[in-house]
Amino acid sequence: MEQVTAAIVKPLPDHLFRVHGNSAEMRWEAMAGLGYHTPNDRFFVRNHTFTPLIDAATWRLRIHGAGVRCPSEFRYEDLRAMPSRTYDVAIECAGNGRRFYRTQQHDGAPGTQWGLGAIGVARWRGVPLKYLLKQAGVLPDAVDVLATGLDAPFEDHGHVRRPVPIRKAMDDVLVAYEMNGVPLPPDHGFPARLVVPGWVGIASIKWLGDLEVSTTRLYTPWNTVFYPDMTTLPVKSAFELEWNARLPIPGTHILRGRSWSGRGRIVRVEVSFDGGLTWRRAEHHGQRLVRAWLPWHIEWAPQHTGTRLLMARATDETGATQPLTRPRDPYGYNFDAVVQHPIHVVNG
Ligand SMILES: Nc1nc2c(c(=O)[nH]1)N[C@H]1C(S)=C(S)[C@@H](COP(=O)(O)O)O[C@H]1N2
Ligand SMILES: [Mo]
Repeated sequence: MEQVTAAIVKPLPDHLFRVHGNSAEMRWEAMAGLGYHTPNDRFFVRNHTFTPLIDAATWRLRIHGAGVRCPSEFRYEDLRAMPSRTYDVAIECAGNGRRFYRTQQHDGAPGTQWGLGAIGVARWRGVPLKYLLKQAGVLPDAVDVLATGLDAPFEDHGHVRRPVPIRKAMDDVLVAYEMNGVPLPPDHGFPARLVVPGWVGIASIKWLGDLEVSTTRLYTPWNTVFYPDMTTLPVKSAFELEWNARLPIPGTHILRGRSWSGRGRIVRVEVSFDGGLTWRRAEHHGQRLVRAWLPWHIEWAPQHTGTRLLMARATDETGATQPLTRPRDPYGYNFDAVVQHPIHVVNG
């Protein structure tokens, strides 16, 4: 394994990304008018340290621990030759939207000050984790599957690692080696990563090297100190618009956006142009996939120039909807309140 000096390998042009230390957030205007999936060149990157460059020819995925009968090692070619599945699934950082605790609620939390761009939806292809666990002879008393990344240790906490409960591991978790039809790019976990649908991004361990199947519950800093006991993600919405976008009048604008939830399909999206006094239903277009997002649009013909705060709020099939404020969170996770998106209506 050879290490690089830049934390992120792919180019991070200013019109696509906002850089936060070793991580980079997608600018939502970079999704404007695009199809269902987030292209790899603009998918957000969340690195605890930096992207490692791993040689697939010597790479091995080890499965071991008290919860398996036959500890196994798989090569990259082994994975690629196995039965594969393809999922259209979002990966979102639990801290997505953290900045709005400070800017909207004046009660900020430390950590990366993400806007809403720490999410992307890709077409992931790989081997179901269930299949690999069965190959390794998973035992009925298996409890957790601890995934460890091959990136450099984080501060004094060791390698980035987090257990997935066996129930989820045997359900819909993927060991992915492809992202949107190409091998995983280095920044997104080459040669293989977990994709844990609907769950906090930290569950989807990149640069997978090791899977330990235990017969007791496992604890790491990433399910105790950071992201304690967190699994599914709440409902959120974003406009495919730059912050402080300028909209000329006279004219009718089609405003587009996307809404998502880790818990189920989005069933309703409403938009307010008057600070939340009145709400109008947005139209849906494209697919309505569970554990991904729902694209929507709404027409608006503003009558007056000036600064306005656009608001979008979604509801998922469990009935969960976006509140106007979110109770304080010491870590700044799960900001699901309606975001106030400033725009300027100008004479065109
Ligand atoms: N090995 C490893 N896996 C990791 C991380 C990391 O730093 N190292 N970051 C996690 C976090 S916090 C998130 S939100 C997702 C981000 O995935 P992406 O960078 O492909 O967008 O990866 C997760 N998997
Ligand atoms: Mo994250």
